[in-house]
Amino acid sequence: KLEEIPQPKGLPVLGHITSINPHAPVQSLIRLSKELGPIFRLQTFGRNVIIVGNQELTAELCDETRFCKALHPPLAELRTIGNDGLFTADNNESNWGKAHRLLTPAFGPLGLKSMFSKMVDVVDQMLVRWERFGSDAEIDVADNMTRVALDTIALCAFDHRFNSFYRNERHSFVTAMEGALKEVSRRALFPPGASKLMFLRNRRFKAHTRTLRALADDLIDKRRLDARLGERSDLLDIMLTTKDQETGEMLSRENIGYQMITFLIAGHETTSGLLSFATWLLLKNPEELSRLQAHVDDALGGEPPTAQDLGKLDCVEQALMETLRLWPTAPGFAVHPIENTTLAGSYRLTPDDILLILLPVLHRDPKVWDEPDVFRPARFNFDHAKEALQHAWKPFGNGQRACLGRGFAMQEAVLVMAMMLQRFYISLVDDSYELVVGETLTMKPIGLRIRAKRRHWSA
Ligand code: MNH
Repeated sequence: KLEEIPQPKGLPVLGHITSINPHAPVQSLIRLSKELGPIFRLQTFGRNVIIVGNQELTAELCDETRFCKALHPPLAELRTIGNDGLFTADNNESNWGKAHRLLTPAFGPLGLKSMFSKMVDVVDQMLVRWERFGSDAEIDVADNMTRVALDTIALCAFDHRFNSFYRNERHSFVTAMEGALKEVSRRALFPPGASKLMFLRNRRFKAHTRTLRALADDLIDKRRLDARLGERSDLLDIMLTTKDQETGEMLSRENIGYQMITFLIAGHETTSGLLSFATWLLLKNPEELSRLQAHVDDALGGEPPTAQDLGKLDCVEQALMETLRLWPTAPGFAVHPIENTTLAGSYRLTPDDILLILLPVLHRDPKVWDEPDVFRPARFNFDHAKEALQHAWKPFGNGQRACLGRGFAMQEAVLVMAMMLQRFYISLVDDSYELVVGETLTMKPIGLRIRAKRRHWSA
């Protein structure tokens, strides 16, 4: 029988805006879901989103014959920066299909293998720095992981070195990106168009956007004039020299710029959050930490990792998957019905409805996960029972609009964790540190600091 979707008690005009802390919207939604259950409706200034957080409903929403990707308010705002780049493109925009076909092989097994040594190069820079500063130095985890992830995506995708570990201040690109992302998530909470009236903020936002665009343009110009254009076969080469088979067309220069900014944004905030949360969860679970360290020693001996070693580091991968379950750094994705439909036999939906799958809640669905709040990487040892997790773990989204960089992110994250544990004993600077989760569009631990003491292995 038909039912109304529950909603919080709201004030007229403002809607439910008072339920949401603008600095921590996702954490507000998690709290609301504890009150209101696995599905509820939220209205803020004329925007209307249905929040969903259990396996049963998610399984239905992941049926691509009935639902497809929606640009929920923050993503719609992100279009100012990403436009019709892969992440913010609408399903029917022609540049989505073109770029998707062109870039999918580059993120496949062969493409990833060709990026392996560049990834090791960047991780090594971070660890050498840790070693030089010594075991007393305090390491801000999120800051270091952001540097490693940004340098990795830029080197692998565009053969550009940010050299973040050779400078103390953050790169101006990072400041611009973080400023822009913050503004984007703030705007999503204001009435549509209201942000146009905030002149100062707008000016700063425009400046940030220009900084992002300028870097992309600069890299494109340099590469076009490069005598070795086409020889490197990194993402930039592929975009500048390959025709899409289906349309026979190349990507426009403008669109290539949007893809580059998309990769830099999508490719570094999320991965850096994953690495930071993984470090935090291992420190809070010392048995898992020493088990993992022993496993890495077994897999690598004292040698630098090679591409062949990746298959042996499955325990590291499981720890990362479990981290993404508890702290999915991209905390949600949204869909809308293709036609009028009824969800779970009870809730009437139209194509205008936007449904946000709230991953931190889905990933702790008590019907699926035994002791959902406990960090237990062995859950992802799939010798049995993989099917039970269908649509209960979706940190990379769903279907054809799922994350294109999933393999890239996992390869990079496995390398960072394995090389870090191989070389260092890590410990908290402050044993009483309590997790503080910061939100831009993604989530990451704030103020988490560690010390790293060099290990010595015989080799
Ligand atoms: Mn990624 C889409 C999560 C790393 C490039 N990514 C998505 C989506 C999620 C996601 C969720 C789907 C969003 C939606 O449906 O609206 N991504 C992650 C996570 C990590 C990550 C949790 C790391 C951990 N992503 C990366 C990396 C890259 C990347 C690294 C690039 C190098 N992601 C993308 C692109 C898309 C995407 C491109 C859009 C794909 C499409 O719609 O065609």
